[in-house]
Amino acid sequence: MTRPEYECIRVESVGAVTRLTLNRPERLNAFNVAMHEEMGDALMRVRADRTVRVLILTGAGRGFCAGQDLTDRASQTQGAALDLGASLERFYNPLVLSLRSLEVPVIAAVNGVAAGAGANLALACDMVVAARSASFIQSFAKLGLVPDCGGTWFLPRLVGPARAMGLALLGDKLGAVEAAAWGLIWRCVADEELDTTVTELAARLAAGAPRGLARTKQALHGSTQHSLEQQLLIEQDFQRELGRTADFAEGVAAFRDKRAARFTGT
Ligand code: T3D
Repeated sequence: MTRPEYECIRVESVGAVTRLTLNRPERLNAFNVAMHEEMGDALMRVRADRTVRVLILTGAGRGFCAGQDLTDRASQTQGAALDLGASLERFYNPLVLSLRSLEVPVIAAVNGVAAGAGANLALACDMVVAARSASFIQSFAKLGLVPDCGGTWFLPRLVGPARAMGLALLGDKLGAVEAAAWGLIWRCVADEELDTTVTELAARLAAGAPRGLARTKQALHGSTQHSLEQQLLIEQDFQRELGRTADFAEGVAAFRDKRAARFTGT
């Protein structure tokens, strides 16, 4: 994949794994317009690149992402009234939907504090692995705002309504250990193990059957809107489709031959 030069993010690929790093460490990787535009472009390229099998999202420096860059807002509130709805409509909502609708598994490697939209961006990923020193903060309450970037949708689904309400109304810091214990994230690991853990996880996912993983994501993400009857029909349709793939035949052959499967995405 040929890539443009980005200023606010870094994109690197090793084999089938692409790593996208939010790269404004002096502001704990807070979002400005340029970062949004670069993310939009990078995610579009990831989506179009059939060689990418896993995406990792992480942050440069000591933070994961501190949400919206508030220095931009501080200067803007001096003038005309701000339309934050327009900011969500133009940037954050497309970002969440773009990330969420990628076919490949997306891992958030949360290396440090994830605050505001930064916390919810992590939750929009398929699997979240956090360093022990990382934390998650729904900072919105401290600004008189509502959790955005999907926060009001992800939180109750991940941790239940009582904990979602507490996190959202108080805006307190939730450490990674507790976040894992609450089921907000997949795993919390020692800081020095984050890279290795995420690299190994990405390698495992990259070796998986791409179409099966894509349909699994789709089925799970959509399940909250469906009845059991509807969901059973979706599983039936997806299984019918996947049962006809070369990857299913390969999976069965690998089981028979007692070897690792070599999935091709066909
Ligand atoms: O506006 C819209 O478009 C609507 C959408 C809104 C989405 C949102 O995300 S709203 C929520 C915005 N984010 C926050 O409210 C978080 C603000 N930051 C913090 O509360 C703290 O920085 C943290 C708890 C995240 C980390 O605290 P700490 O003590 O570890 O670090 P620090 O010293 O506060 O921050 C380090 C530097 O990053 C510092 O710069 P300095 O003083 O060294 O030059 C700080 O100002 C900067 N920084 C941190 N967060 C932001 C930021 N700069 C701009 N915007 C930030 N969000």
